[in-house]
Amino acid sequence: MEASGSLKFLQKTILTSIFFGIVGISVNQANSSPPPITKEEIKKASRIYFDRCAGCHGMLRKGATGPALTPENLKKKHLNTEAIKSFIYYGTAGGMPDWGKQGVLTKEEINLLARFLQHPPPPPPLLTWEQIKKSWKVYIPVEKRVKAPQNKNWRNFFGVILRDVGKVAIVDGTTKKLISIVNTGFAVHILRTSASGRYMYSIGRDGKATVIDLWMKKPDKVAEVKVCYDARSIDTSKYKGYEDKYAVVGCYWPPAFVVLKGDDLKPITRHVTSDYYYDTKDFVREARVASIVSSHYDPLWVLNIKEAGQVWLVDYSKIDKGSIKIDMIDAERYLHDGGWDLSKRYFLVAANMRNKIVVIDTKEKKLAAIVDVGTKPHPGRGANIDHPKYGPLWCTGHIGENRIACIGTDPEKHKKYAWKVAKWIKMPGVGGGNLFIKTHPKSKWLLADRPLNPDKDLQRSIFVYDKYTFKLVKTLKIPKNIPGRAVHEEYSSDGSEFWISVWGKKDQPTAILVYDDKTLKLKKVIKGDWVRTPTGKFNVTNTMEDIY
Ligand code: DHE
Repeated sequence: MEASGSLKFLQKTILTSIFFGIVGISVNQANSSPPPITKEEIKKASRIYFDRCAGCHGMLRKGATGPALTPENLKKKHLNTEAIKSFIYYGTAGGMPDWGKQGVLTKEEINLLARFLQHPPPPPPLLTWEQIKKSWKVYIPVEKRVKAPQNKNWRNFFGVILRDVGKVAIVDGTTKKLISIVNTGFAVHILRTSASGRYMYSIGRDGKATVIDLWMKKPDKVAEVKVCYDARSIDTSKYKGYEDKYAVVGCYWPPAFVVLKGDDLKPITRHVTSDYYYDTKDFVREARVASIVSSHYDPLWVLNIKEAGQVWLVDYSKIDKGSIKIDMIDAERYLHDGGWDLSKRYFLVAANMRNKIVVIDTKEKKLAAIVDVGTKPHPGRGANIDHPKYGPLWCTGHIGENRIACIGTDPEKHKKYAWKVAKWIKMPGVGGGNLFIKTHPKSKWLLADRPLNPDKDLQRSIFVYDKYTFKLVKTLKIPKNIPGRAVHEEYSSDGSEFWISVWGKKDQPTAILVYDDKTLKLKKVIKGDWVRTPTGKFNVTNTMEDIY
């Protein structure tokens, strides 16, 4: 949620007044004492806040991707119940979703949230190690698992997140047939694979990690554990000698990272990430773990400590001996998502409230650069291009504006372009709303979605750019009869096709669109009653080898 200029704000308040049938609300009438709310209502509002708001504004409401929502901050900005309702209903151009307009939250829920936010946040619970251990379940012990892959196409399987139904679909990328549906828990966020590709891991917003064995005839979960109340990231040990050995979960709440045994998720250790802001040196309790990547060249995880603005390089080689070494690198706030450059030496991550991309040199274990980009960069894992003029480029889109920034990543042979935006790509239409971009080494294209743009037409489009000339080649549109927004692109393992999710509401099935990469023609619409709220898709080979 973002405070905008007073005119925009007034327009919104008037619009809200019309929507809620309320007349005569004035900005200056911000409440001096918070509006009444019952204990029951606080319970209900806490749940809604957790599901829809905590990701951006924080459990303690101190702000991160979105501004602080403490009662003091709202008062300081003269935001009363009606004004808050307006923000929640209409969203903002800065990237806050229009929860009311989209029909995700009802008028009553918005009213409840607006009142709730004017009261101090209830203290979020902590999770004991004992509770974590108790939640650990092994469905198929390692020694009882199959000894060889039961499907010949398994390296081209796609894990598809069915977000709002708490499931992951495993689809054969070669035949496009649904292989299995796995119950994984609440609002799965991402999937990652082990170094061998055999195991696929999911992490849910409820902090539950699940491991799926892709070698089974019908892949299913073989173990699960709940390591936090809220989480967004998981990765595995990919360095030689440690393949499939560990998994690591990045928690939003309680702020921590938790190391698990790779094949059965047995909890091994946990480290709190509450820390000091890298710049002010003030304590920040809610310093959450955002993205994680795993090095292919060292026994190293790169953890991004969102609020603190620090990148932690965690050496996992001595975990068995009860020791963990962490290099903490001061970077920028607030760290969110990112990915490897083409060489996989440099890791690039968005500091989304400061409009920067942070570059970490994982070989030298130091900050390599901080690059100015556009408003609210959101790379996903980014897109890597080997360009004849600029050399290797890593690109990011933006939530807050309609440009893609491609940064040079070769400080040796292409020094002139290194660690600066070598090429800006303008996207059509007004506003940003891009969440994910993607390419594949075998493809000529750079793909970009716009699901957060307020324009319905842009929400349903995928923009295809020539990755060498940077020209817009085609705009792909979701077929009219399929409701929802186009989100997240993923390639097949040979790069010959790419898949797009149509993200709708959970009460109505949508589809996954499969495009031929050469002709850009829609070659298959994957449909079925099971295709509900598909979001991220993860091809086994591309995820295992970090190809994007
Ligand atoms: Fe994500 C990646 C956090 C909203 C779909 N998202 C990530 C990562 C983080 C993150 C930290 C990087 C993980 C990694 O690489 O280790 N996402 C958050 C939020 O905090 C936020 C803004 C709000 C929230 O409450 O969760 C948020 N994300 C969304 C969505 O609304 C999306 C579109 C649908 C959903 O699941 O809610 C969404 N996020 C994704 C996907 C990825 C992701 C598909 C992985 C991209 C990839 O290609 O790897």
